[in-house]
Amino acid sequence: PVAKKRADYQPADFEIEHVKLAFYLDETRTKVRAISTISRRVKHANTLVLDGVDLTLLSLNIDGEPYHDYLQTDAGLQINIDADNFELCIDTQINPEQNSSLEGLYKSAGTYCTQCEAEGFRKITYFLDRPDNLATYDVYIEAEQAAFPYLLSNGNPTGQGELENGKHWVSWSDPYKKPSYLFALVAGDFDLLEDSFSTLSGREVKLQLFVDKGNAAKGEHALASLKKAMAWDEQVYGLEYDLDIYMVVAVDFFNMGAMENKGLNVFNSKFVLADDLSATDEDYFNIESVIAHEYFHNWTGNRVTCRDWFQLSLKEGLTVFRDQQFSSDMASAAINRINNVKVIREHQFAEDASPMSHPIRPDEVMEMNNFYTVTVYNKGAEVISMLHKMLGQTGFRAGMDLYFERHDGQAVTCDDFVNAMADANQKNLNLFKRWYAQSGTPEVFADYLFDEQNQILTLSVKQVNAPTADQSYKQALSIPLDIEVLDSTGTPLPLFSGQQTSAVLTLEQQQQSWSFHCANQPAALCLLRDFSAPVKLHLSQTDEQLKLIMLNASDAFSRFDAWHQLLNRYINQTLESEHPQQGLPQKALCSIKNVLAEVLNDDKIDLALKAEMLCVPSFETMAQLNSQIDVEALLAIKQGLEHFLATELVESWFYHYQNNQTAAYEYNQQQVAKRRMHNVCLNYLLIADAAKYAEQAKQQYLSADNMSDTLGVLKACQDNHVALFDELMADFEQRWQHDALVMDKWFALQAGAFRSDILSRIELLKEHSGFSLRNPNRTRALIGTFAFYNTQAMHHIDGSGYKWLTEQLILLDKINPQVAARIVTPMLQFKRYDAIRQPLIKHQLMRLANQPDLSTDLYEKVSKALN
Ligand code: HT7
Ligand code: ZN
Repeated sequence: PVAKKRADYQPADFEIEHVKLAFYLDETRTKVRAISTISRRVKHANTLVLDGVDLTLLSLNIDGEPYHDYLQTDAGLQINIDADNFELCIDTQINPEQNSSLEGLYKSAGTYCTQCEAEGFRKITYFLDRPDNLATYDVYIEAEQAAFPYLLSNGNPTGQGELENGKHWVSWSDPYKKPSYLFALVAGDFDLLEDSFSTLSGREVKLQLFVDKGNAAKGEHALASLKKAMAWDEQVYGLEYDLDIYMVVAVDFFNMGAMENKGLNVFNSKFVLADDLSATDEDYFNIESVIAHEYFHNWTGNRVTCRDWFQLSLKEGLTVFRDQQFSSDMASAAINRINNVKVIREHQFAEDASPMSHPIRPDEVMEMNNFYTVTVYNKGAEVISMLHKMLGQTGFRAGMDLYFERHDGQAVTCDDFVNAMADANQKNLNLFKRWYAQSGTPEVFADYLFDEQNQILTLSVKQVNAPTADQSYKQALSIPLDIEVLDSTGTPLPLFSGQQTSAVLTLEQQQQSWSFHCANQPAALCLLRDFSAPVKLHLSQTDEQLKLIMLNASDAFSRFDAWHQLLNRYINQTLESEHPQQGLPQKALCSIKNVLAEVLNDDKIDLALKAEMLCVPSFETMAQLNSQIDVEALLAIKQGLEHFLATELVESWFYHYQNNQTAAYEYNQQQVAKRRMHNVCLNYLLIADAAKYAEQAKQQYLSADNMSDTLGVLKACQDNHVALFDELMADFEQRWQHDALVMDKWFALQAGAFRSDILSRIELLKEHSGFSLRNPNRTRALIGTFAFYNTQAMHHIDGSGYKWLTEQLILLDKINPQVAARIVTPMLQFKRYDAIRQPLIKHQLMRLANQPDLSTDLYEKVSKALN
C-alpha cells in the first residue's frame, strides 16, 4: 500500500450533482441502483474515475443505454466518456451479512445500518467517494415489512407504500447538498421515543430516537441531552437546526462512538442508553457530550465540510471544542477541563512521541481510518481553544459567523477556517497556522525576576520543539500563556498597572521576555492557567510555591496541576535514584501525605476537585514523565504511594466515606461529586485493610441504587480483595447477563484485574457465550482493556502479554481491521521500554508484519513502528 499526500490534492474532473439511490434489502444479496447526474468540470478530461470496493457490478447504463467503455479495477471503475452532462445508472450487489468490517452497509444484530465515513460509501456503490463532491440525494428503500418496519434515510420522508410480497417501501429526500460520507440508511424494528423542539425562529422540529425493543425508558436522557444541545447552539453560536426531522438510531455493533449523518445520526448504543441502575455518572456525562457533539456537526462538518480528509480536524477539532464548551456549561467546568487535559497528556503526548506522530492536519495517509486520532480530535480542539483564548468569546464568535457566511454549503480547508478568524478580528494568524502543520509537543522553559524597587516583573520564556518520527525540522509556534501571579497569602496580584489579575501573553519566537508592572512581590506564578496551550511547561518553583498554588489559585486546573507537579518532583527523583524499583522513599511519602491531608481537610476546595486531587496519578500519566518507561519502577511508585496514603490516612478515608453518602440517585453535579469522593475513599479503605472493610464494600454493592456505586465496589476490590471480587462478579454476571452494555463493563473489569492467572482467565472469557470478535464493544472491553490498562500482565517481563495480544490481533484483523489497528497502539511505542521488553515487542510486531493479507490499517502502523 502507498500513502496519499496532502500536497497532491486535485479537484475531481467530474461532479455528481444529484443521485437517486434505490435499495432492495436482502441479507446476502442487497441490490443497489445508483442513478447519478454528472457533469464535466475539466474540459479535456474524458475518464470518469469512480471509487468502488467489494461490489458486484450488475449493469451500467449511460443516458438510458447499456454502456461498455469502462475498466473495472480493485479500487473502482474507469469510465471513458466524452459527454459533458449525462446520467449514469449503475446496479450493484452487496452482501451486508458478510460485512464484518462495519463499513458500508452491514447488518448489526438484526438491523441494517450504514457507516460511510471516511470511505465506506464506495462499499455501497460506485461513486465519487470524496468529501468535496457535494450532491443532493433521493433514496428509495424496499424491505420486508414485518422484520423492518422502519426504513430510514437522510432528510425528509417523501413517500411510503406496501408491496405484494410482504414488503414495503419508504422514500426520502435530502434537500441539502452533502458529501457521500454523510449518507445513511437504517432498516429495523425499534422502540421509538418522540419529542419536538421549537427553534429560535419558531420552526417545529420532530425529534425521534430509535432504540432496541424494550429499551425506550433508557433513551430519555439522550433525548433530553439533544434538546439541551439544540438550545445551547442557538444561544452560544446562533445556529439553528435546518431540517424538519432529526433522528438518532442506537445500534449495538459500531466501530466508533457515533456518526453525524445528515438528519439521521447513528450511535453506538453505549452513547444513548442509560438508566440509574445500569449507567454510571460517567456514562450519563458521555451520552450528553456525544449527543451534543454529533448534533453540533450539523453546522461544523455537515453545512460546512472538509475539502479532503487531510482537513479532518477542520470539523473534528472544532466540534470537540464545541462539545467541551457545552459540557463545561452543563456539568463541572473544572473537572471537565482537567479530564480533557488528562486525555492530552496521557494519550496525545504519547501519540506525538510515537511512530504515529502527525500534525493535526496530516501530510501523508495510507489508511484514513487510522487518522481519527487524539491528535486530530483532541489536540485539534486545543488548537481551537488557543484561538478562543487569544480572540475571546466575542472575537471567536465573530470568526465563526464569518466562517459560515463565507463557506455555508462548501467543502473547505483548515486555512479557510483560520482566515475567517483572522479577517473577522483584523489579526494576522499566519504564524498560528503552524499548529496545523507541525507535529510534536513543544516544551516551554520559563523563568522570572522581580525588581522590587520599580515593581517590575520580568518573565523570560523559551520554546523547544524537538524532532518527531514524522518531521525533523521544526519552527517556533505561537503559544498563549495565561498567567496569574500570587502573593504570599495566595491572593492574585494586579498586573500591568490596572486591576486585572490575569493576562494572556503570546509567545511567538523561540525566546521572548516581557516586563510588566506587578503590584507586589510575587510568591508563585501560574503560567498555563486552564492549560492555555498543549505544551509541557518547565518552571522551577519550590514545594511551598506549588502548595500555595494548590490551595489558592483562582483556576482549578492550575491547582490540580500544581499538585501533580509536586508529586512528579518526588517521582522523578525516585526514577533517577539508584533503586527506583523500591518506590518512593519514606521521606517523600510523608511529605506527600502531609500535603494531601491538607487538601482533604480544606473545606474551601470544591468537592469534585478535591476527589480528583486525592487520586494517585494513573500509570499512563506517570509514564509521560520520561521518554523511557520503567514498568517495574512506576508500578512500585504507584502502588507504594497508594498503600502509604491508604494506611496513614485511614481514619480520614473512613470519615469522608461515611460523610459522602448520597440520597436516592439523581444525575446532578452535587451528587456526582459526592459519589466520586465516596468511591475514592472506599478504594483507599480496601487498600488499607481489605479484610476489615470488605463488609462495608459488600453492603455498598448490595444496597447501591446506581451503577457508579456498584462499579465503585468492583473496581476497589478488583486488585485489593480477589475473593470478594470473584464473589461479586459472579453475582453481577447473573444479574446483568441480558444487558450488553453492562456486560461490557463486566468483561472490562475481568480484563483489567491484576492477577497472576489473568491470561488463562481471559482465554476462558473468549469462550464465554457473550464474547464475539465481531462485536467491537465486547472486543474493546476484553482485549482493549487488557492491552491498554492491564500494565502488569500486558507488559509482563516474559513477553506472554505481547504474544497473546498479537494472536488476538491476527484473528481480529481478518474481521475488523479498524478495531484491530486501534488495539495495537500499546505495542507501537516499543522503543520506550527496557532492553528486555523491546525485542519481545519487536518480535511480535514483526510477526504481524509478516502476516499474509495484513490490512492496510495494521500495515501502516506496524511498518511505521518497525521503521
Ligand atoms: N465523524 C465520526 C467519525 C466516525 C468514524 C470514522 C471512521 C470509521 C467509523 C466512524 N464512525 C464515526 C464521528 C464523530 O467524530 O463525530
Ligand atoms: Zn466528530
